[in-house]
Amino acid sequence: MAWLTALSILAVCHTGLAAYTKFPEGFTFGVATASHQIEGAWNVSGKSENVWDRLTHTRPEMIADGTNGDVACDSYHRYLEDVEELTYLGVDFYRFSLSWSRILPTGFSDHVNPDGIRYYNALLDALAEKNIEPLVTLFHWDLPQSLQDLGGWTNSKMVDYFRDYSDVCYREFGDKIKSWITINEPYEVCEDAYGDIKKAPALDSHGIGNYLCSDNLLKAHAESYHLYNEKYRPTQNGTVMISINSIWYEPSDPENAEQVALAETANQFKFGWFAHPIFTNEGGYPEVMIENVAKQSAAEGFSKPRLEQFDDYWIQRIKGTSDFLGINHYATHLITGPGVDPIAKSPSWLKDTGSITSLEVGGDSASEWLRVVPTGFANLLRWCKSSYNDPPIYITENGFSDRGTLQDYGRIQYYNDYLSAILDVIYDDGVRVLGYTAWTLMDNFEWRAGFTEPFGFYHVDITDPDLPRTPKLSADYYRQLVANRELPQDERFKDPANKYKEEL
Ligand code: GBH
Repeated sequence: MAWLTALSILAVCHTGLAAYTKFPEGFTFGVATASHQIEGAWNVSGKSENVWDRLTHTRPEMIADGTNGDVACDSYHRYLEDVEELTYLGVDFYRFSLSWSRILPTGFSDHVNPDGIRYYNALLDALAEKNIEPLVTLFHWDLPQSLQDLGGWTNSKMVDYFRDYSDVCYREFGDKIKSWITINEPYEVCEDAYGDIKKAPALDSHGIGNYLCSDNLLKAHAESYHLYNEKYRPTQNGTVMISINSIWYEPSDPENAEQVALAETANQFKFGWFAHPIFTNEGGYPEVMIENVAKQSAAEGFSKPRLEQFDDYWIQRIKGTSDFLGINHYATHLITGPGVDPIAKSPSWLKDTGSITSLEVGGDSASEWLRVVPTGFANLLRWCKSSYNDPPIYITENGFSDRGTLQDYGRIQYYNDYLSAILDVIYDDGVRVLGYTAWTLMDNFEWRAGFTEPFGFYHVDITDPDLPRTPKLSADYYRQLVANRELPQDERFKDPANKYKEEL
């Protein structure tokens, strides 16, 4: 690795380009999906209703194109096609998620659905045959509706329910799965789904439900980790991590000390909300969150703070419960000043941050929120190294949405620039990034955006009952990258006339 690093630096000096191209030895590449976004088969073979089935069926107007995940990419029936695509890309690993309501239709562990177990075993066997390692997420947002009816993540019993569900999955699949992710993007679960209407169940309990959720979700994650550690790790020898998403915040004026401080606060509220309790020495929620929420709550007339620090037992119990830091990253936003953001509800997480945010930064994608700023990714990674004791990191998602072209130069450019940012921090700053996961294998059900913001390497024609999958140019880009462990320099991956920008 030292040898490669030296070589890479030499190449820089030689060409005069301030860019590394070669990945260190042992660095791994994968691609990700999630059960509800691809499986379909929403009510067959014993699967019960989840919160996304409920939202899309009862409130279709909340989905951009009125679609749902009833069929999606039909991966429940077409998983062998998925494996073919993965084989073409040549990836080291495939990140996918398990559908809780397919495995435990009641939500509880009293009844394990044999067809659900069979399905995932068949997928795992097909992957093993192609030497593709599974990286498996236990929970990627598709909560059984039966548990939501009891309050979902706002119910403290979820700690037990999630541990029971984890227990079944570790027991049934632990011989084949050596890398686990407990929960995908806790911020999105708590803030978007309970504190807002951006994700199902769209509870909109702003400033209240979001914080109930984080208390329970962090405990549930920790219990799942300890369960694996004590009961399964001795014989199964796998690893367990959590994947935290970050919109990275930067000050709009880097010379403005107040904005710099506010951006740090915003990053603590966003990433630190879930990373600080797990990855710092002191543990617990970030001090600034506890202070800000206490201050706001008092001013708003609450009898006590809407978010309180964990007690000592839970601070210790949650600390250190992730073998790697899993980072999902897409975008950077700006902090423009102190105050109450015009879009903030009261009370709310956004109001609690005490800052005003802006999207006026970076390049476009098909998603309004996805502002393209590769240097923001490098800054996030350096910040993670210094804030969390230099943890070993896996990038568990990163990707780009466009309007569905097969000549997807915008996506290629995005991957190239974001991967280049990773190389910079690996070689220049010693950030320990060990692997990279592109989002996503194929165009799929993009939650409230339906099928209007595709992220895939493969186009999926959802108007054709056969759901044909066609590789985009970026599939070849990624294939070449993975084969050579080096950023492709091939001319055919360069946008001849910056055409993609016109389409956005
Ligand atoms: C990830 O979330 C998810 O893990 C994955 O399932 C998803 O398909 C992928 O990204 C692409 O979006 O309501 O307009 O304010 C990424 C983080 C944060 C992106 C919340 C969308 C809300 C958009 N997400 N954000 S909006």
